[in-house]
Amino acid sequence: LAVERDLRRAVERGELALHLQPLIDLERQRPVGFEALVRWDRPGHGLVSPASFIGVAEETGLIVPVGDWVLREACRQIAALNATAEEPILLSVNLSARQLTEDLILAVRSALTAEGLAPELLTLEITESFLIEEHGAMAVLDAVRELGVSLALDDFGTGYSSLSALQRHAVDTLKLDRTMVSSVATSATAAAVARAAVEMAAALGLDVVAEGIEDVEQLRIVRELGCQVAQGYLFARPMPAADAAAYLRGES
Ligand code: G
Ligand code: G
Ligand code: MN
Ligand code: NA
Repeated sequence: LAVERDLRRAVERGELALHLQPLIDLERQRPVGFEALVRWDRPGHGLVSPASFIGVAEETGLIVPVGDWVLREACRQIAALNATAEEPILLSVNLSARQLTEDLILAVRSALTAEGLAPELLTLEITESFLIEEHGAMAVLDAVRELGVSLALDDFGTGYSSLSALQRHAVDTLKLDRTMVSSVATSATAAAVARAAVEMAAALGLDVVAEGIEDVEQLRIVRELGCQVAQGYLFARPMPAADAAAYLRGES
């Protein structure tokens, strides 16, 4: 496959890049961190979205070197932002199930140490696909958590993450999927489901991040529901790391 061949070389050729999307503290109405989202500047194709290559990366195992690069680069960028920021800046990184081996523990520890990022600032985003994996994967997540790193259940409310996942794994944060968020303003059912999810999260002592906020009505509703943090085009689109410092200074 051409895409596999090209992706294999992408890391060493420096074709991968990260975009950072701000996470907004709703009470204080200010950015508190960023989610790292990988992009591939594939020759002849422009900037390629992960939606079109993460699947191939997972199937071929290339997600391991790609994921290691993402982790290391994201830690580097956020450590640099923390060097000048007035307050701690958090980092959220997406993980694929294929990355859940013993090697991940070392990769996380060495990325944090090499880049000088405190483990408390890092959250790893996982989906239900992990939680149906074998016992070994669970042990890896526990070990990562013991480093002081947090876990977030991503895409909550889709087929990828549901209630049963919460029973099976200890996480710190629930990320309400944007498909749920996008319908809270127009569907009473969606609003009721979102409300129940937030209440359950509160009962379990989890923080809730509302993803994909695109308008003020969605924002009003998720605030009223009690979400602490939000993310979405209303606040900012994912941006090149070079723009993130100016964004934090309120210049963009
Ligand atoms: O930002 P965007 O539309 O491009 O992301 C599309 C999908 O790719 C999302 O589901 C997101 O979680 C996933 N994704 C983005 N970056 C990474 C990454 O570094 N690792 C993994 N495993 N998935 C990612
Ligand atoms: O699966 P995950 O939640 O990690 O993916 C995040 C995805 O959502 C990325 O592709 C990111 O670019 C996208 N995204 C972030 N904010 C918004 C938004 O407000 N609207 C839409 N449509 N997509 C968003
Ligand atoms: Mn995510
Ligand atoms: Na999501």
